[in-house]
Amino acid sequence: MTGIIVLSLAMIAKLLYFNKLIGGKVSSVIELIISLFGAFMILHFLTPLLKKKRRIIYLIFINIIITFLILSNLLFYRYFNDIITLPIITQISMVGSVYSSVLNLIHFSDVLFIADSLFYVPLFKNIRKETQYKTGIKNISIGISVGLLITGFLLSYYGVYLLDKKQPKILTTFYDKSYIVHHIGLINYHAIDAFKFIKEEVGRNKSLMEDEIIKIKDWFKQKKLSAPDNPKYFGVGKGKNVIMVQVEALQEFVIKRKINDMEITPNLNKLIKKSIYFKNFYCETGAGGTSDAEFLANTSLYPIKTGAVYMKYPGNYYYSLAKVLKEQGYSTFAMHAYKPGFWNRSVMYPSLGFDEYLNRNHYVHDEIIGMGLSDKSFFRQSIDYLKKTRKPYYAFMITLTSHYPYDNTKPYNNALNVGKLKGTFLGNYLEAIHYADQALGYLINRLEEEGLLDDTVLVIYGDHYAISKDRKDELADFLGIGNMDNYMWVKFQKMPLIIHLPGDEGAGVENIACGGLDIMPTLLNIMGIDGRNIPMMGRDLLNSQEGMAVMRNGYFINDNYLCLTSDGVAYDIKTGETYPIESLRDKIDNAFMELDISQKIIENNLIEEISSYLVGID
Ligand code: GP9
Ligand code: MN
Repeated sequence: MTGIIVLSLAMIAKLLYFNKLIGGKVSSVIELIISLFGAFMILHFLTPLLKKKRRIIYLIFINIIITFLILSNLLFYRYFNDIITLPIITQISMVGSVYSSVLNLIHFSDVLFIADSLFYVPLFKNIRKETQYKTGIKNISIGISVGLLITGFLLSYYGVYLLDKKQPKILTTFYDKSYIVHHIGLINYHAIDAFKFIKEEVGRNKSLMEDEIIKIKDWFKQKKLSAPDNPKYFGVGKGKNVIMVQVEALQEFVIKRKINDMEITPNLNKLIKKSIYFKNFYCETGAGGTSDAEFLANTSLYPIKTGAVYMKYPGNYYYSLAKVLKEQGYSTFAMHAYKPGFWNRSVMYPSLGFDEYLNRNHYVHDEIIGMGLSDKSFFRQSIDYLKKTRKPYYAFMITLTSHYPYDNTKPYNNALNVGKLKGTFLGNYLEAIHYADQALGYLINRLEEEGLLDDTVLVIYGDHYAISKDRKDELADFLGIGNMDNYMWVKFQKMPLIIHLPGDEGAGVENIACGGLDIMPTLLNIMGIDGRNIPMMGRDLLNSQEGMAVMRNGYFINDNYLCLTSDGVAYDIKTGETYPIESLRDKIDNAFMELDISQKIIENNLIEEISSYLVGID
């Protein structure tokens, strides 16, 4: 009996501690306690049927499984600020590639999660002394086992019922997975995730109901019919080269900011003065990280709700930016000096219409910083290559040097004086992004010196946030914000979006709320391409009355409000005062509808069908 109590208490303590580490309130959540007990009763249903020796072995096995689930979720949460789902396990092969990042995610206090293994040896010794009587399974044991199973299911179901009452849709959309874990615990969360995954896999073969396809087509029809006839900036970049640079972990708070009287990003600050600068460009990526950012910018579709679209749907037809430009005679290149298979890029890029994918096998590795070739060398070699190619071209460049955990700062030679932040996580990040800015300065100067800048539409944006949520207090101190609550945290989930047009046309700051989804429609208009028959979820930012960014967890931000949907609270984006969320119900429903439409298009590979439908709409 001792073994059962010791191991069960250890498991419950670990799960509650894990919930605390991922931002959950542990004590006040009644459904969490109910759900945990329900889960344990289910897990223990075998115990009465096992002899003592096997009973302890079974419990130790369960304990090891739970500890593995906790630790893998904890590392994943620290990096992605999200919880693992079964489809994400398909991405586990990449963990080796970002190994140094994973190691940096481990905190010394994590050893607490394996401390209970100290009990395993005495427990084994204890049962060795036990004399094993040859006894069959008594009816009482079967009764207890069945009782545990039924009570466990009822308690777990009740916990899920309370959660569903609090947050309708959250269990079907899974839009805020950490919220689910906060309320029903990690075990029941994974049980539901496994059930959904199996159900989705089984249900996936069933094509989408015809009436749902009609609704989706009608949504795009309304969008086409409401598009302006003579949009501003139409064709200002027609026939020009397009260079789109996705910068690793370039978060907006560094723009135009100084430390010890030094600009963190002087080159971008200079470029912004002669470009169109979108300062409210929000992070819409999901578990696909960088690849989600690429997908958003190149297809104007949302990331999928669990896992990464690059891993799960690389074989789909996408009417992507590269494909549209290819129809206009462009040669198209994806350039990223890293492992070709990372994020399944070597499979996905052809589906995105890239003629060539220049990966690490195409570059001379003459300067290594962090995960691979330095951005400066990457840009130098990339421009050398582009100068020899057929024009016009679309080059999509993805940088690497400023990749988490930013700790390889020696090569930066203290170019940025971070003062007392030297050697801290945030200090390392500022040095890394200062280097990335230097590399971008090299790219911009090279384009100018070689007369290419006025022959190019240059787009630069950050792929996602840089400072993970477990470091939010460091960020708050640096920014001088007293309390980095969820409102402030989401407000800072922004990256810069800069579009430089030939002749500095249109230079100025745009405040419209937007995200990666909007890059493609905005660019097509600039390139003089009519995108009305292309199923894009985003909006042309230079011809839209209002903006909106929708995050994968259902949060959304428009020009007036910031809505933390699953938290049940909204704020006035300017004053920070709370705003009655029920008055945003139509916008919340619209945000979920957009996520759902995009999800269904990807799950059912509908782009070609919708595009053909739109062609027939006048
Ligand atoms: C390496 C890099 C990975 O390919 O793009 O970026 P991440 O998704 O880890 O930010
Ligand atoms: Mn990234």
